[in-house]
Amino acid sequence: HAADAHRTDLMTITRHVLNEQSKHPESKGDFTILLSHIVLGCKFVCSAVNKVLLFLFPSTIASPIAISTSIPPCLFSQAGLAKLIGLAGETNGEEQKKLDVLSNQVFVKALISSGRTCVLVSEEDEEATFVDPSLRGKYCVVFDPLDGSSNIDCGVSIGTIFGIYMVKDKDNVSLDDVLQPGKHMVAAGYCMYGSPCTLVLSTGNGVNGFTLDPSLGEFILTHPDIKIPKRGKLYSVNEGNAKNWDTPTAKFVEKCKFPKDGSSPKSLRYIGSMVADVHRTLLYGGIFLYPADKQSPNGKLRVLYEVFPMSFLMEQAGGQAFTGEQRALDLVPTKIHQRSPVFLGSYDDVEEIKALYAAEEKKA
Ligand code: P6P
Repeated sequence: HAADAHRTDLMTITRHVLNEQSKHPESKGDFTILLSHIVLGCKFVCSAVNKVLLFLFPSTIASPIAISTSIPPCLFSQAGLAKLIGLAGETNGEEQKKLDVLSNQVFVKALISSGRTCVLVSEEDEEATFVDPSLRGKYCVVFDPLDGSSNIDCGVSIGTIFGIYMVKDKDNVSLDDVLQPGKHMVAAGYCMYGSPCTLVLSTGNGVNGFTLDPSLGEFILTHPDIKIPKRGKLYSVNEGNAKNWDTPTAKFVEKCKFPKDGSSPKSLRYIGSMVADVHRTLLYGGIFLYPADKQSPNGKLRVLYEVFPMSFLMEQAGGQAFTGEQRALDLVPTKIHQRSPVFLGSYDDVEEIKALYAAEEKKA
């Protein structure tokens, strides 16, 4: 019966969140409704990315005719792709949208139509979106609709990253509602468009992973209560920036490669798509670094919709996240697209680089 229960007692993401929300008697289901709209956006993007990948690796398709009839041209990620499969010019006036632009439009519309949001910040939009008062709710969502999208043409996993704040005063909404420290987030997560499509979410009570079952069109709980190993054997950084690193980062990476305590060197794993690198770090342990360097004094990654959500998840999974100066979630952003260095992952690994920055601080 136990095996049967496992197969028939489907723990969908909606049911899981409803269970979590039932622990908050005051909640009226608004968060569950918001989340269902985020999940809808993820399902759409997952489908669109897979269709584009189908074109990139057409070995599974009978003929170009199958391509031209099966997918609306607007889903192509690159105009070149449309040319590649001979559909350029057959777009009946529909502009060739890049997949990240299309994904952004889907998420913005889904979030607004949920009636549960009041401010949106997207990596794709220069300015924040203030939802019309008639559709306004109490949540503020910051997101990168398709992080790492430059990797799509080679089939590397990319993803959506999101963080959710509660508005401070629903009748007086302002940019301050999204310029809150990451520790004020009520939830954060990412959806990785790989094989399979995986959504990882925390609402402040630990981290859970859900896998999209295409036959059901549902995200099913497959990774309950994820905990990151206390220490890992992997480090993840773009070594191509090594000549520009500061001393603590350089010393840390040197230690990973040439440990002085006789332990084995750590292995380098770097995909260059944050969702993929962070997902591997969360499950296997280790440390992901995007440090500042002489060229980029604030690093490359964006605070609101890359650093904060991933730091939130790491802390909820028993790891930690550091900016080189402070706990990442304590940072108070002043601009919606500002950047920050970040070191996140296994608790003990991040402790090591914190010690190196503290030692450098003392010397200064
Ligand atoms: P680099 C992708 O463009 C991205 O924003 C993140 O997903 C990824 O972690 C980072 O940039 C990779 O940057 O400089 O190593 O190519």
